[in-house]
Amino acid sequence: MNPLTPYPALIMRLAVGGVFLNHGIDKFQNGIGPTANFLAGLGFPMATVFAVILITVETIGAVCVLLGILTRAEAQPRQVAEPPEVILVVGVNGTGKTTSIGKLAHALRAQGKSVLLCAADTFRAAAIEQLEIWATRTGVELIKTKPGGDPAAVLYDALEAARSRRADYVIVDTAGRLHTKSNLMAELDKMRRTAGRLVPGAPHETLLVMDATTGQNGLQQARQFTQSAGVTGIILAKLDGTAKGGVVVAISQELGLPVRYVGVGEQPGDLLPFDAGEFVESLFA
Ligand SMILES: Nc1nc2c(ncn2[C@@H]2O[C@H](COP(=O)(O)OP(=O)(O)OP(=O)(O)O)[C@@H](O)[C@H]2O)c(=O)[nH]1
Ligand SMILES: [Mg+2]
Repeated sequence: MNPLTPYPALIMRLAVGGVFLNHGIDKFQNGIGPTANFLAGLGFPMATVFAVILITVETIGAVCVLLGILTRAEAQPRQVAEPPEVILVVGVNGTGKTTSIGKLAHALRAQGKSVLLCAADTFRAAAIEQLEIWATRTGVELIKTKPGGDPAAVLYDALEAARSRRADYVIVDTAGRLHTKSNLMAELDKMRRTAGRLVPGAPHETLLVMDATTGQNGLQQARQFTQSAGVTGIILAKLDGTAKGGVVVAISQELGLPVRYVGVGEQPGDLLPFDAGEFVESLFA
């Protein structure tokens, strides 16, 4: 039990965490002694001074643990021997899948890569048009079918097209689905098998798009999607709002899943590579 009451202790922890992250561990450790002397000089009882030191050490420990978990979350994707690299994008309804795909296509195009989008959300009205707008906006080709068509069939067409055009990447949009609906989760498995038959090792990445406002339910989502759809990484969308997306810490810790990107808006340039240091800093901000 901490010597200070919970709220001052929490505020102190956050402040200490912020200073630590902003100025680095060396400066911070060097600052402990003078700070203790300063507090004692002001006439604070030694108990308070010790409490400050205790909280400081505790906070450094907590920050290091968080960074440890999330640095693993910065892990790079595996190299793909031969293009196309197939990226399947999955998640529950409305998390930001289609928007993230548009932004990812923009980022890959900026790196000079050729990208083909696959509109395998044939379920939601206007989903195909939404992806089409992103394809036009980012200057990439889209492979689609009619609404209500078989997602695995359009994926097959997209992979054939990508192979014949020698595209570097195929990014596959899928319909939002509740992780508790086993028939919809099975559909993802069928798509994965179709991809693997056409392109060796595909899908090379299966990215779960999580809304940063999701609470503990996010862990359950991640568990189910990992089990049924072989998720290999997370895109944490909508981090530009008030939510901090702390649920990815639990996800990274339990499932060892890396966070690949964060979404910070609705414009093409609003997808950033995940940075564990910045993320932990924002948790303390
Ligand atoms: N502010 C903000 N809004 C976002 C971000 N990503 C997506 N959105 C918005 O969130 C809403 C849902 O985004 P979509 O990309 O359609 O989500 P989806 O997961 O494809 O949705 P379904 O296909 O219906 O399951 C849209 O209004 C997007 O503009 C983000 O990083 N920041
Ligand atoms: Mg969508």
